[in-house]
Amino acid sequence: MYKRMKLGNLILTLLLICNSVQAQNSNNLKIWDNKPAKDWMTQAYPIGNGKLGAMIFGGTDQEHIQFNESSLWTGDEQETGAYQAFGEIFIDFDQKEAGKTTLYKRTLNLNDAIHQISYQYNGQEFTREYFSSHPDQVMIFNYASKSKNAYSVTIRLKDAHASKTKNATDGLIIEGVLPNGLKYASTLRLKQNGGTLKIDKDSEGNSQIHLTKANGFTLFLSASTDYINQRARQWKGEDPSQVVNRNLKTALAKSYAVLKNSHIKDYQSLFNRFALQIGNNTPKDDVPTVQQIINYKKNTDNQLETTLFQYGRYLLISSSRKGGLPANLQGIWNNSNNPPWRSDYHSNINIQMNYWLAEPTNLAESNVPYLDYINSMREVKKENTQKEYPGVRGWTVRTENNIFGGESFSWNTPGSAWYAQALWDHYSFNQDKGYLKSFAYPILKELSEFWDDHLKRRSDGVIVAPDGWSPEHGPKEDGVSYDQQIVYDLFTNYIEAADSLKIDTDYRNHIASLRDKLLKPKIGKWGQLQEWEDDKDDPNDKHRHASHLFALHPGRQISINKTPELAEAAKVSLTARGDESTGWSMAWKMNFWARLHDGNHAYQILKNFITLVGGDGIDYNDGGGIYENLLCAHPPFQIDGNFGYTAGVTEMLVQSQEGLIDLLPALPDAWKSYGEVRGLKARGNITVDLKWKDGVITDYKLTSPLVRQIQLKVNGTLKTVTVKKS
Ligand code: FUC
Repeated sequence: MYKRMKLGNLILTLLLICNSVQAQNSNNLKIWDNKPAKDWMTQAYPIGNGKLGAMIFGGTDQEHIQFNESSLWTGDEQETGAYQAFGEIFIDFDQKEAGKTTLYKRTLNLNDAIHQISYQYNGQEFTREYFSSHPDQVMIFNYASKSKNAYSVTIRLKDAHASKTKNATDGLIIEGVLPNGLKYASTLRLKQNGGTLKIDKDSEGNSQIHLTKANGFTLFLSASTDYINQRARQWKGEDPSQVVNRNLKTALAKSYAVLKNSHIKDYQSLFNRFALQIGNNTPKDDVPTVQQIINYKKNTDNQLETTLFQYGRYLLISSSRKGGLPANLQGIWNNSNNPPWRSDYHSNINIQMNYWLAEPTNLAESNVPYLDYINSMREVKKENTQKEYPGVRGWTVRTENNIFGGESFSWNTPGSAWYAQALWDHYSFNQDKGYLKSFAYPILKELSEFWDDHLKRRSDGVIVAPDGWSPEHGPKEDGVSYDQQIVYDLFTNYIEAADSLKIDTDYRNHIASLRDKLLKPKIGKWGQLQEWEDDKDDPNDKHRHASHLFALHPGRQISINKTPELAEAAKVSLTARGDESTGWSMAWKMNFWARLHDGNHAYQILKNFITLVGGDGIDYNDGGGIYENLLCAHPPFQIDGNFGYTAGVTEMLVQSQEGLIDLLPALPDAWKSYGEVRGLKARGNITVDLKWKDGVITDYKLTSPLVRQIQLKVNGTLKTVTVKKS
């Protein structure tokens, strides 16, 4: 379907000229600096293929590459443990006078997921390229020069645990076993372009490579563990050394150009599905990213806003790929064996926020690791839940979770019901009945059964969740809004799933009758949406969690269209909580304000989010923002805010949670002049392209594999339109 819009009586001549929405990702989606990184968290640049990740410092005296593999975890089904650092590569360059290095530039290019470095030393030109290939399951670091014999280097590989580095003829190897029995292995292989190779041991007995007078060289890094996401196999998969050797053998047989091309092709098949342009800002190639963030405080900058938006998509593609584990609190990037909050899967906002962007920004495949994770946890979680809540069917979770089902910290009773929203949304966005029937529905049903058994039927006929806790403050008591709203959401999703499949009518009706009797959202004495059943909210409470607003977002129980009084109360509560907070909390607030159709307030928070946070002397009570490398500062680094920011911008552009598609529901004044979106996904498997000018939608196109009529809100008017076949 393609439409030309009327503006009053005026038919815009413009529309006759541009009859399709063509937002292209500019080639300038990049983060860059003119000096190497000194600090891992705030300055190094991340690359990743979902499983293998690295943070690159890019030094010219010494290169430092810290790397990870997503399944290297301590802990087990009982202990939570923590996500671990894997290892580091150091490359010492013989040329050791940084002062003589000129024209240094390091760039993380979001358009092709390649990190490039270039500089000159003694009149010689040096270039490097780094990428983490999903199709080849190796990371590749290429060092080139136009000059002959330009590189004399020592290359070391270091285990983040205690293993010594061994060597093969042209490679370095680490192999080890964690205390929980998890085996891990990594090999670094070298392809040299000229020069001579020597391997010896350093003073600690670790093998190291000396490469002298090479024209260039390429490093291939593979890493793996024996983890598999199957409890039936005691979480034990293939031997990691076998995996590493096989991946390296295949990759080493290919040319650099072939490897690079297949990486780019694979990455762009996902990344290029969505394009966003706001205004016509020209990219600032001459201003390093850190300076762009500083300048932003004086003059907002649409290019930086859209780069940060696309960075969320870059990070999701780089940390969450089909077949792998979901992105944890730091995606896959972690340089500590005792990271903040274990770099785990937190179930009371964080893992959920990581995935809000996946479907609407057209990355459904990257949602799958989260869904698989939920599925893989079921059996252990059922056992753990039985111990806490004897006799119930189904299961739920505590707040901190690992990859073996182990968990700790407070029970987060509605946590699994919140997971269920992602299971339903994957269907809602993609309309795959096979997936719904065989994968999602059984889980939605067993989680509904958990609540069927766990809910308290009070003598007054009202049904409440017992002994809940609004994260992470306040009393433990019955009828906490966070619990009530998430159970309502689960039941709604379950009912719609049963209806879509036309199955289980009796149980569906039973759940519907429970949902009717659930304690519903209440408005308190200062007009606020109550966080607890009793009217005791403190108007000065600035807590980062605003869990009682779940019904507004990501839930769909409260909206300005259907429940205007409750939406107004949510607004009162949100206003009282304030705008500034931790990284993820600000990102959530962008989403809330977008759902309240207040684009200007969402934008105010977006602007606060684009605040430079320093890396040194971190005070955990500091407000959040972003670091020089655009990673979100909780602080410290926590990736949920990056993902939540992208989701928030998406909610400002298109919403589809209420059975209709609403175009530009929360466009801020600052974005009114001009913009284009291509490839945004709405529920119902509908792809939305649109263009606006002076706050008016001038073009739009809705396509779907299934031609049908839908409700569309465009320029304030609700109409019935037919989607075009894609
Ligand atoms: C929740 C939050 C914290 C932090 C942690 C990982 O507990 O309250 O702010 O994000 O998760």
